[in-house]
Amino acid sequence: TSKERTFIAVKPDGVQRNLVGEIISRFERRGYKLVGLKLLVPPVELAKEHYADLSSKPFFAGLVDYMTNGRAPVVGMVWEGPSVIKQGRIMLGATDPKNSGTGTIRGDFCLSIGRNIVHGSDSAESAEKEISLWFGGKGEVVNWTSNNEEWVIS
Ligand code: DAT
Ligand code: MG
Repeated sequence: TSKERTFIAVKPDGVQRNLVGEIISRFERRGYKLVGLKLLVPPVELAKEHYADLSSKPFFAGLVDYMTNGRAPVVGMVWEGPSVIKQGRIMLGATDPKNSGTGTIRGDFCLSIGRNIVHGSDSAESAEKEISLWFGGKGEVVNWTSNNEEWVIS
């Protein structure tokens, strides 16, 4: 549906490398609607819950430290629009940038799986979980009508 939502985050390396505007711009230009936005150093417990399905992996501790150590913050976003979960993943590119196509965010801006600059929900279930985890407070996700909508969605 056109009200589908996904959680997209610019990771600390993406913030440090000044790619926040570039990443927001790609979703804006595509026609998706920004309905949630925040800058934060995530608490360790939030990062652990966010990546809970990877908790047994050897890289888990390093992944949580990279996300939470405060050398740069994370920009968390909620984007809304048709097929935004699947299309967001396509716009990001493959998890490992050496397999990410040119034209994708990871394929254009990074080289290493451990510094792949951006996160996107991989399914309806993870989008729902991640949006409530990162934007659980009242009013943190904003319902609004874009005046462009009839020129973007039909
Ligand atoms: P994605 O971020 O594309 O959803 P994922 O959920 O499998 O990928 O993994 C989450 C993040 O964990 C990924 O963006 C980077 C890190 N990661 C995954 N596999 C890794 C590996 N083999 N070595 C180091 N970091 C890894
Ligand atoms: Mg994932």
